[in-house]
Amino acid sequence: MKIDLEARSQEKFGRPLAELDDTTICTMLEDIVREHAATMPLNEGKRRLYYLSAEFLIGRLLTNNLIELGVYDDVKAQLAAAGHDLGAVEEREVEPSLGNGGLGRLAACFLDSIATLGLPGDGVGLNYHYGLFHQRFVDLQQAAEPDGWLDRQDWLVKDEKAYTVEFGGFTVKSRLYDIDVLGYGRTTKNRLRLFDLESVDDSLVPVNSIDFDKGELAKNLTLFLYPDDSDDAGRLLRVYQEYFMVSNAAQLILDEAVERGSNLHDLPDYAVVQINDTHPSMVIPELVRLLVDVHGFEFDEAVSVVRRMVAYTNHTILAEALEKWPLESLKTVAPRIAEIVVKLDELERAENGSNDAVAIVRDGVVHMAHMAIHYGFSINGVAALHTKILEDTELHPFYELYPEKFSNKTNGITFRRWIMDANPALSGVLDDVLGTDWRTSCDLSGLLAFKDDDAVLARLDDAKSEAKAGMREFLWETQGVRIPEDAIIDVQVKRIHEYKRQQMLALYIIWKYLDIKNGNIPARPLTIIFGGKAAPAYTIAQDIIHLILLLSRWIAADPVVSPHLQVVMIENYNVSAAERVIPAADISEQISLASKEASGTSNMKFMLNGAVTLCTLDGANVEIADLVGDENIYTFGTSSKEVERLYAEHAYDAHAHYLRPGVKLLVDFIANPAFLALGNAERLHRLHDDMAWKDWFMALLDIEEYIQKKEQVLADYENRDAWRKKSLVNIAKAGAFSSDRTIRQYNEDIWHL
Ligand code: Z15
Repeated sequence: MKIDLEARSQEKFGRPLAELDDTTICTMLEDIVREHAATMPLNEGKRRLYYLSAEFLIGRLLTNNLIELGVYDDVKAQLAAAGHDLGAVEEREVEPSLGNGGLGRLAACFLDSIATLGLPGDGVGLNYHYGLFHQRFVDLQQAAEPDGWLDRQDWLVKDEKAYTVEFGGFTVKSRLYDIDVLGYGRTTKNRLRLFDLESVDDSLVPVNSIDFDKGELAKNLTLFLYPDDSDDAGRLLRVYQEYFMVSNAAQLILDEAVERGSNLHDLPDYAVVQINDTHPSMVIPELVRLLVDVHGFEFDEAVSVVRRMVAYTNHTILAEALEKWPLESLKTVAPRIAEIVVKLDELERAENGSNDAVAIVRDGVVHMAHMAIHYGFSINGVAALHTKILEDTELHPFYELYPEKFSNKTNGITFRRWIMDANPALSGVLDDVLGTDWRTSCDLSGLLAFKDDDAVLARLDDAKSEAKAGMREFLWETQGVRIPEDAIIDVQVKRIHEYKRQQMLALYIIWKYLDIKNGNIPARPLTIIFGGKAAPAYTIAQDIIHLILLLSRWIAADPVVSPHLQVVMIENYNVSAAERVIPAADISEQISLASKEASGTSNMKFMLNGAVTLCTLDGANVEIADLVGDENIYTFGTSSKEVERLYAEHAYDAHAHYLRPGVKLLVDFIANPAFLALGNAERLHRLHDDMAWKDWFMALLDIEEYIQKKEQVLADYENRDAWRKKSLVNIAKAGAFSSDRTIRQYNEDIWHL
């Protein structure tokens, strides 16, 4: 692809490139990429993958697409010659935030890898008019503002496909929009296909709890993304959204299969559907419905076709995230789907001897995951430990029924975005040391040979400094905070959730604050950076944000402590912020209660960018620890087995742990009189009491070992030479977590494209 920006500028605006502003240049570049992508052919293949997901957290696309097309450096140079900075231009793009967190970002990384491997596979989801809310901090608390991204976006292309979706009592017309998905160095493409209503009433402000009447509902199905992560809002509107998504998806799948020559009886030869968590699981009864009601299949044959084409990924063991809909809700939303679900339940009971433990419908409640496991041909977890827990405990009765359906697919991250795009300094060093093959192979193991090479270690260190400088600039410009140049950067960025235990890091901060007050002055400044949004309805998570913001302000105002300890909570943490912060980190905080984080994916991004992990043996941390070896990671905390035992036997006594003197001091600090005066007393009391009496995710069980480990990490950081080696080993081993690897495994074991 050849780009001549000067010519384009003259042609479009009758002005030289030098005179355009950054926003105009940004749109111009987006137009160029979009127009070029439109001419690229689709990846072909008889069998096509449909990756169904309620969320695709794609982030900004311009830089990514310029890299995929191999024109990034050229564009940068042309802009520089005209006095422009591509970095500043990139900042003008609005980020499509069509996801909450890990699950949505995983889907985006997967699309990138599917396209890069040249596999025929599209993402299918919803075109939310308001993405995840924009987070602001007001009075040391989270405020949520609508994120109306649509009127400023430049990537969506209207597709000619449009369908009708019938709900109980009303019918809507849909409209499909596509975003082209390019692969690295590829001349063919895939698409992200986002369904929308033909017309949406944007005048309504998105809120989480509108009791729409049917008329309003029909106009607002795609108005907003539910702001819940690893949690289930349990709202009727969500069921409407899900059915709208899967009905459109199912119609699209049948349509395209027929276009490619299917007679529908052979549909599994033409299409495979991966359902990302249970949110799209109603695609199962919907496909059955279409085959029976529209295409005249017998029920049994329809079921047998669907059984061979749907696969399910489980992303959590948290009970509150496993969708269970009242059958009455399904009857209201889509009566025919409710009917089919009941038939699927009866069929399953007949086949498996009516075991309530694995039933689809039980006490008037539909268990979506159960339906996906019975009627899908594959179920996978997202990290080795997570899959083991599914097989051994959470889904054990299903594992006994269908051991052959179960497999593990450890998550991965796309190297295009998370190193090539986010960390050009480190990428450049790797090019010089290893050659550029790693950019396609994602194999960085060659780096191990340089473990004792001073020059290479120094260059990696320089790259880290450059990334830190970029982050400091970003935090200054967007958050108005200054970070000491020599500070250790310690980062926990992810959704705010009790099981992820941001509150435990807050307790460490309190401990460190008191320790410095006691005269123990650290060798160098420590900057602890948080970022993350909390679901607006999740009260304790809001309280945790409040505590962090309060600590941040309190410490900044303390002349004794502030030169040594700094707490930063990034406002509106999103994909773009992640790209600035992760490359700069020294320490990666992955401190969830063992067994609760299915995989985690930021852990992989930090490792790839040379951070050393401080973690519990949870999710994919276990695999990171196995790869890098004991001397290159810091692990602590109660094991997942022991945690499971404590829950099973109701044996965790939070209050007993609270009463230990060293612990009580820290927890009580949350509600000290100065804090109560400065902050929101209700929030602080609630958080204090929750930790002192409930502590459902056992922060007080692990806090002392955590403090010890952290102090050891900080001491070890001072042995600069040893630390650089740890960092190098982490980068060298990160190839295992390329999402290209993950997607190859999905394809070899499940999709067979
Ligand atoms: C979500 O982001 C995840 C799981 C869920 O069930 C929902 Cl609803 C949202 C996350 C997991 O918490 C995280 O551990 C995992 O890495 C990610 O999905 C991708 O698999």
